[in-house]
Amino acid sequence: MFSNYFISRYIHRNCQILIVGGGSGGCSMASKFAKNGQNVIVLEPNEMHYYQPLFTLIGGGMKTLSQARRPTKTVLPKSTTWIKDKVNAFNPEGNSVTTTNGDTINYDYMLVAIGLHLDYDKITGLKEALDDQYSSVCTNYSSDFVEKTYKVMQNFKGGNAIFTLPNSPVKCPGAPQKIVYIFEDFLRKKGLRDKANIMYNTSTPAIFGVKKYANRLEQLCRRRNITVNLRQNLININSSKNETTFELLDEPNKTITMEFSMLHVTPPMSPPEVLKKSKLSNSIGFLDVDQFTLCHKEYKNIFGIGDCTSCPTSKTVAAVAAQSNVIFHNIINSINGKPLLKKYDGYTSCPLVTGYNKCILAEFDYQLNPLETFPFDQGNELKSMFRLKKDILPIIYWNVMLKGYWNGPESIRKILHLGTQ
Ligand code: FAD
Ligand code: UQ1
Repeated sequence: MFSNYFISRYIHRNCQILIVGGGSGGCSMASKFAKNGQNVIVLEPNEMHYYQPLFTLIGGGMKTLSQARRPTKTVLPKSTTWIKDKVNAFNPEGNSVTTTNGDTINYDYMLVAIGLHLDYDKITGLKEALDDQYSSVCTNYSSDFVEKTYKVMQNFKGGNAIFTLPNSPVKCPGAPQKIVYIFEDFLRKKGLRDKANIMYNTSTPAIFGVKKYANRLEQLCRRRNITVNLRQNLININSSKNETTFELLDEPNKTITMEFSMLHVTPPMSPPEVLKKSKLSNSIGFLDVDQFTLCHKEYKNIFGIGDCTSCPTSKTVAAVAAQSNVIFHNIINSINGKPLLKKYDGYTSCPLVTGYNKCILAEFDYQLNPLETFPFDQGNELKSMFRLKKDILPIIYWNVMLKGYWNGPESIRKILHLGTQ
């Protein structure tokens, strides 16, 4: 009787498809499977769903946080079961997971979509500086802090304005520099541009991974007097002294300390701990999937989507959209005992906002070859691409992608290029 009480406290559930994580990837996939009549459980701890691509525009004062969020229950399809909890352990041999509440969920297929974790603690003094509302340290990378960026921008009177990109994989690797260009444009409009020394300090060996866009961005930085310091990695912030220290990645044991009047930090990121410690991850903690089929390399009833996967592409919603179609067809084929025929080509896209009405729309594949949707040169700064980013993509996201109907712009590209790309 006594032991029965303890046993029955924990719930056991079964489903055909378990989706772990209800962010961009999890929600889109839940909708695709729900429309197709699959029995789906979504495990997601957060009450609110965020459209993170808007964070850059919130940081620049062009959108509000309330425009970037909706209650999770309103973005998940009605026929799926939402469990408001986190996965605590994966048990791939037993086809089950346990949650932090101690419940067990058994599945036939599992899709892992738990995104990336922000590792604030890898930079000494970062979290304290962000929490301090009077400091001039900010980040667009979290819903907790993104509204602070515009306040810091408005309070800027002059001096060093430093923007960073860490020595780890990050989501939307273009976002750390979009805010540099927005800030530079902001100062120009305010008549303060000559008071600022703007620096982009990045751990990467080049300003961008794709040659075509890197060339355009280098020209832009030269033209707008933005200093780009390559292979510099932020390690320490002394917020009371407004000082920050970088390690020089190509000169072992060498550091450089700089004063700042504004510091925009992109925190280091890594997959959530629960994935890193599981049997599902590769040597650096990402879900170990085949980069083309998106099926786990060892467990054939497990698939992955988005930021938490080992796919060697830039981690974006645009990539998630392209992956979603591949995963849907491959899981359905697998259920029907057929081979996994759909292959993901690494498509990703980065709308490099370069000011208050301009954007370079980078699109490329695994080979880092441009794969542009429109029949004009997207390497130019264009107003039309800014409108797309600011006004059209949010509509597509909430009304088409989260409803399971957006597979990225591939079909539009094929029509506009008359099937040649
Ligand atoms: P997420 O959407 O982050 O969702 C992960 C979900 O997993 C979360 O809801 C989380 O609560 C949940 N979770 C975590 N741990 C657990 C657990 N243990 N159990 C259960 N659930 C868990 N992309 C673009 O395409 N274009 C852009 O312009 C762009 N700009 C960006 C700008 C910024 C500042 C940022 C931060 C991101 C930007 N992105 C952009 C990237 C984009 O937001 C992500 O790539 C995308 O959201 C990835 O989707 P996901 O489903 O993999 O992860
Ligand atoms: C995209 O499909 C997408 O997902 C909805 C994004 O995330 C917000 C993007 O930023 C971009 C650029 C695309 C690509 C879409 C087109 C029309 C080029």
